[in-house]
Amino acid sequence: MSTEMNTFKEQFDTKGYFYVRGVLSEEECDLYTAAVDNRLAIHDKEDRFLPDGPNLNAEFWPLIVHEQVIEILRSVVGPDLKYTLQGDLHANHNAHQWHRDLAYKHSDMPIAYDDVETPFRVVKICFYVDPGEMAFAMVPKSAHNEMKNSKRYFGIDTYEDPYFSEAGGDDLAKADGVDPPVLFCPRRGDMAAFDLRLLHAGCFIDPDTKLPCPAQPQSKKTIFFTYGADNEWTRKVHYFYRFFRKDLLYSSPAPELVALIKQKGLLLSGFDDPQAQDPSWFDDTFLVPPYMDSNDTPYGVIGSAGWYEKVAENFEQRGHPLSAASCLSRAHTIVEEEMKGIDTKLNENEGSSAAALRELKKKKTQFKKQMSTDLTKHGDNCVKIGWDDEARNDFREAVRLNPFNLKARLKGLH
Ligand SMILES: O=C(O)CCC(=O)C(=O)O
Repeated sequence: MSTEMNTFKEQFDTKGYFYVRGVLSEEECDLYTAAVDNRLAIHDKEDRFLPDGPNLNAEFWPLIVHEQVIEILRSVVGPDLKYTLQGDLHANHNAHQWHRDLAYKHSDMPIAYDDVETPFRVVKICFYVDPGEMAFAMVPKSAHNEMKNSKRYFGIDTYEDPYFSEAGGDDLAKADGVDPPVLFCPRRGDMAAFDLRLLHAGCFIDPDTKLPCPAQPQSKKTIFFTYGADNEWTRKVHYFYRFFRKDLLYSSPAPELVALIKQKGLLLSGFDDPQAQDPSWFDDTFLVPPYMDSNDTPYGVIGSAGWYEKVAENFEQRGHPLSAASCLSRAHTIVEEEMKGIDTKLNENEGSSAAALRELKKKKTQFKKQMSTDLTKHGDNCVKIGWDDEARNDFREAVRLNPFNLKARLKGLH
């Protein structure tokens, strides 16, 4: 193993992440930027993402089996590296609140953080085909740490995080048993790799302060994939995305893709096991957006309004307006809750931060209006496409969750 590979492995084992500069050429970046734009119908600066996107479109398959990357990942995870089939395309997307991609439902600890018999060795990679002035923020060691104070992180915006913005951030981190957050500032063609349980976020970096600050990405294009050792945890991650995360709409992979990953030695054993489709274990164990209720927080970010809005778009793109309506309604409820919190803060008249809060409130109000319009549109679609029982229930649920004027539309259902 080369010294460089040793460093990647050591960094991953101790801190939970590593990054590789210049793993893609300029030509590859051009090619994949155009492919993301094309697949996500990006004409300007739209914020979109598409789970399963790289699997569904063969032009991304060379990235899944990229030789140099696979060699690096094998050196880090082990020779039994497999592709989980989790993959997604992001355009101008910026998940700027701290979150884990896999979290345990019943406590703050990261899933399987202490399983030594079957170690959790699952790594997610991100190709920056266009970084668009964005950075990737990570909390080193958070993948292995029970994080008793995780409420300080989950759902906390990197822009407001005292770890970045206040003197003494180092001490805060030390008290939590992690290292202070780090910012990786990618260049075109770079790759970030991180343990699926690591606290992380995407964020814009203020060129003057060099700290995260709010801004909408202008050109960012990223492509994500997840790999893992050929063991039970990796299988669970695979099943989780393929069979359990209904909101992400993963489909069974094309036989040609299965043949390719098999040929490259990346096909997970037990990959097609129908037994694994039973969702109860997943439901009981993992924290996921559609099954989350407010008591399950502090993982608030996972169920953020923006997330539901994106998921709704995803459903819409694939011709599921009813599920889209349900997601939008959930997004609306979350916005309402957030707005109540903002009102409370405004009432408390928090001095200089009041202006910022007011600005936020304005933004949320606009968002709410937009959501109302969207939901009405989805409601109309529902009526247009006709109803089956599942669709009726879905829409009923959307209406139950949502206070918009959709009740009138329900009349047609009885
Ligand atoms: O917005 C980003 O760059 C990070 C995306 C991310 O954290 C995720 O997809 O889990």
